[in-house]
Amino acid sequence: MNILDDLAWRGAINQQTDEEGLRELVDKKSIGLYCGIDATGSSMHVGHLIPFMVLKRFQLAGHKPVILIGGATGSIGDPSGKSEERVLQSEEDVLENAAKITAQMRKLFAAGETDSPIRLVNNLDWTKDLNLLDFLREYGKNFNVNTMLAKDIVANRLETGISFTEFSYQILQSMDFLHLYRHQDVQLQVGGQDQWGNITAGLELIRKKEGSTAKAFGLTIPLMLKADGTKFGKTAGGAVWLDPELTTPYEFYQFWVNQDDRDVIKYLQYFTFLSHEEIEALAEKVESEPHKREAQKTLAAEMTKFVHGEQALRDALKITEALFTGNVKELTADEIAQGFKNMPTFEVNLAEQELVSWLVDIGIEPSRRQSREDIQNGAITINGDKVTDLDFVITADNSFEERFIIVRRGKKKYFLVKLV
Ligand code: 545
Repeated sequence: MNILDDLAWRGAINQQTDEEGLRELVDKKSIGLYCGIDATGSSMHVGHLIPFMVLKRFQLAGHKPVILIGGATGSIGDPSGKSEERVLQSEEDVLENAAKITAQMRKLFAAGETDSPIRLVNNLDWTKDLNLLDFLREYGKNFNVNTMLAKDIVANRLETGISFTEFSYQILQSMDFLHLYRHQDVQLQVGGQDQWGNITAGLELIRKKEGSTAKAFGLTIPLMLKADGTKFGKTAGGAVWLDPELTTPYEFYQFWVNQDDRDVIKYLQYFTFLSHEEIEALAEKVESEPHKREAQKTLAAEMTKFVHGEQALRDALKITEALFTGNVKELTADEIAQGFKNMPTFEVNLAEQELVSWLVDIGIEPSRRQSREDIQNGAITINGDKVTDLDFVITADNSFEERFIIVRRGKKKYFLVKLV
């Protein structure tokens, strides 16, 4: 199947600058294409992944993607979709972010592939030594301020104001497209819907500099929406990051496994490399046996494996199972740290103490009376074992690796006690 038909089937095409032309080109030969990401943060989140999955699909179809890290553009900040002027990042922060994003990209898209790994470039390389007069004469002269003002990105900011610096952003991104067109054989730029203005600006620059016969194209991907109208990629705890220090692999797995039936097939199409047949079979299961949540489990497994690897997926499944059954005994302290990251947590300095008063002291029980009642009724478990003995004394021996004690009250309410 043609790559563009596959993308259309996945719902991954928003706008194209020349649909016929691009189709003809990709059918004829292997093309170079790129998508950029700015070094304005230290990690990608799940939303940023989408265009890069599209690059990967092009690669699997025999094309040659380039991932551009915006070391230069990241030091300015894209005004697209931002209602206010940004605060400039320090040069140090930009460099550090660029290094982190590069490492993330390399791990996801360029590792372990020997014959033709995805190329990574940084636009700082061809921007940092450009002098001001050359910039104005070579590039600035090709940009019409009226056209620039009419782009949504800028037009939306005219009320609140936009600095010359952010106004110039589209020139920088256009210079990249031209540079990659000339030196890396790139003929297509891909991006989210918000990138349309920057991408078309680049195409105009290429035509002006290379002549009207130059063949270059733009393709954008629709903004990801959720059936319930809330923003994709956000949970109560904030964004879902790819950095395991920010979002643990277990939390990452949970994010995907908790997706709504109305969204899950769309996400399988967008994010996974499963075939159309496999996805259609899962769509049928959502209809016929939604309670089994097979589509969600498959999505969560595919994504966790892709981003964090096989071992992280196995750990996430083990933690999920332990929390579901209440059988937490087999967990390691590290797994507990992941699985209980968002549960109510107490830090205590434990010597040894009667369980009845300990539960009150740390705040799990409101009173000794309630504490005794819950223990007698079998409502309290310590590390997965029910404790009904009112004389039970708790010590560090009851902990996982002298780090954690897991208390459960009732069927579902977990607390994590950290020993300090
Ligand atoms: C810079 C130079 C180029 C080409 C592209 C760029 C970046 C582009 C941009 N992209 C967004 C971005 O977000 C910050 C990430 C922080 C870690 O701003 N001007 O860099 C997002 N992009 C992915 C998608 C996007 C876009 O990385 O295109 O639409 C989000 O889905 O907002 O020569």
